[in-house]
Amino acid sequence: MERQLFFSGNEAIAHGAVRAGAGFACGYPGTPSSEIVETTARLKGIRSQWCVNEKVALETAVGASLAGVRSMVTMKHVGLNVAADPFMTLSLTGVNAGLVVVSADDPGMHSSQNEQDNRAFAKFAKVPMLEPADSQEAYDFMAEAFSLSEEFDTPVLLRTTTRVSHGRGQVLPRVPVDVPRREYARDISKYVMVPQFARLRNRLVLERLEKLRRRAEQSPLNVLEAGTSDFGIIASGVAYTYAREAFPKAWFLKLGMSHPLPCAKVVRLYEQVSRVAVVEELDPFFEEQVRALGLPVVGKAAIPWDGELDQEVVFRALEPYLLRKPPRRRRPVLPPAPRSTDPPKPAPGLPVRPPVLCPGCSHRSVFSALRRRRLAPMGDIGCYTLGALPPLLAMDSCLCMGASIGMMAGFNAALGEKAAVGVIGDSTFFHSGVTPLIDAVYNGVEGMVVILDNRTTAMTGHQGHPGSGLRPDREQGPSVDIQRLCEGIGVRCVTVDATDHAALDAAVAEEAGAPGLGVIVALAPCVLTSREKAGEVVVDEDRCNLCGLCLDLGCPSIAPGDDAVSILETCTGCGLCVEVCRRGALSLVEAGSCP
Ligand SMILES: Cc1ncc(C[n+]2csc(CCOP(=O)(O)OP(=O)(O)O)c2C)c(N)n1
Repeated sequence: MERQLFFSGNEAIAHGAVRAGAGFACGYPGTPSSEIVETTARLKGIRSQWCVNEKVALETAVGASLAGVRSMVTMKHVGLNVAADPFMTLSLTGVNAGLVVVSADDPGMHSSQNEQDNRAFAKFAKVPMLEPADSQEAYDFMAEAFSLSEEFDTPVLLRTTTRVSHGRGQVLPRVPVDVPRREYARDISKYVMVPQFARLRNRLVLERLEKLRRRAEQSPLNVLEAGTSDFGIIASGVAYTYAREAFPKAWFLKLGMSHPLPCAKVVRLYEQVSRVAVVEELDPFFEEQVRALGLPVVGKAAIPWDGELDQEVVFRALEPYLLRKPPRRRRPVLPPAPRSTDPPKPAPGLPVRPPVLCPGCSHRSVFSALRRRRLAPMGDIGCYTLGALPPLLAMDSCLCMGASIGMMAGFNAALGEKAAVGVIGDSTFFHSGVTPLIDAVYNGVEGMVVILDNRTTAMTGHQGHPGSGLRPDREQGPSVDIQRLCEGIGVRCVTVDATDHAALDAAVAEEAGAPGLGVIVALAPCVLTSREKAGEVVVDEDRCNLCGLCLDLGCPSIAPGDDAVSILETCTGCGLCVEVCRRGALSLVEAGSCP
């Protein structure tokens, strides 16, 4: 006889993840989700960690997925609000190795501050959603979730509710899935979500949604179950179990892959029966979509919107409706495939002006130093995101504000080495970089973080932040010292003058080779707030052979000429081009000594 296990839904998810080849699991505790990571932590072959919050947990899991390891992140429903910023953009970037986001919802608020229906998040982010109804499905669906994630290049939302997560049932174990680690390949148009790439990825998301809809039509997880009555019921998750017990003779459309809705299967149910009801806890998620097809349906007119259902509630609510005279049939109207707008075209006659870092921007020196090391730079949002674009190509990812450090941590934790570096601006660090740094300390992650401290929120117009202490009325308040803050949480930290290129380079080299976790604060005020010229760069045309090393810095003040580069008037004299020139063709005449 085959060995049977007896698992709660959460235990089944954990075992199912390991069986599906997941090598990384993280999350933030919250009922009814907590036992998933507690269980993976007891299993072999998977690294498990608690993160400081759900946003950091998701970003960490993204880092592990990028490193090529199948990853799972778990949270309670309200946790997805906290993780919504990375979640929404992750839909655009997609994944490397499969990534499953488990949201455990709590209808009836057994231990929650609200009972939001997180199925809405699947629609909101345009990602596929799976809803197991019992422990066996919770176990089996994990393998399907990971393979959907990789096949469609998308995170997959696996949504449970308290009864599925905490209910226990028999589970038949299956043969483990053998998944080799995926190689990481830098791909800035996929992982760096600046507008020009995000617009392209958005079109792919719409195409993916249509492909997923077709998959949902064929998926064995969406089953049309024949009955002997003349009415049918559409349901998913534990609501299906209640409805099955309440109406054993009904036809059923049981949805295991519940987003996108398999509309043709819905229509097929209507062809078999004269009346259809939707049984769902909380919001009329399926009901509204069925109505949008132009089909009559009984749902929330009879069934409560709030709290948990049970077979008794479902039976009492639906009995009078299902025994009424059949409503008049209407022809269904299937939804059209999503269309996208054409990509914007530049106005004719106008020169194309791609965004660039300003001349003299200190972020450029950091990227120049990082480029020399074999590290994957996990980036963030700010002016410095431009460092991802040619010719610098010095940042591999940009997901959302504060994602860099968590992604770096997940990447390094999954590989067990210091393979990635986090690059983050000062304002972004205060926004949401402190928590993942605390997280990296707690989880003993090896890594390096460079904080680009230009003393301002440059990208959005030089607003103040806790580091500068400057308030909107230009009053000076107290300022928070980044180095002391880092040291206070137990991180090795040095502050380096970012205009001192040699010192910066040395600090990066030292930190890259050091064990453990370290932070470099690259400090230099934004050039737009301190417009003084440090000097003039002079070109020796006889020595310049147009090798391109200085042009590779992407500085708009350096222009290629016929025989040599020329320096434009906008040059601030930062001297980085002088540093990189190997032929001594560029020299800096300091401001004081200018004629
Ligand atoms: C959640 C969120 N809030 C606000 C923004 C707008 N925003 C983008 S980058 C940024 C801060 C950039 O400042 P900093 O990190 O100091 O980098 P800098 O531009 O100065 O180089 C802000 C506020 C955003 N993209 N996402």
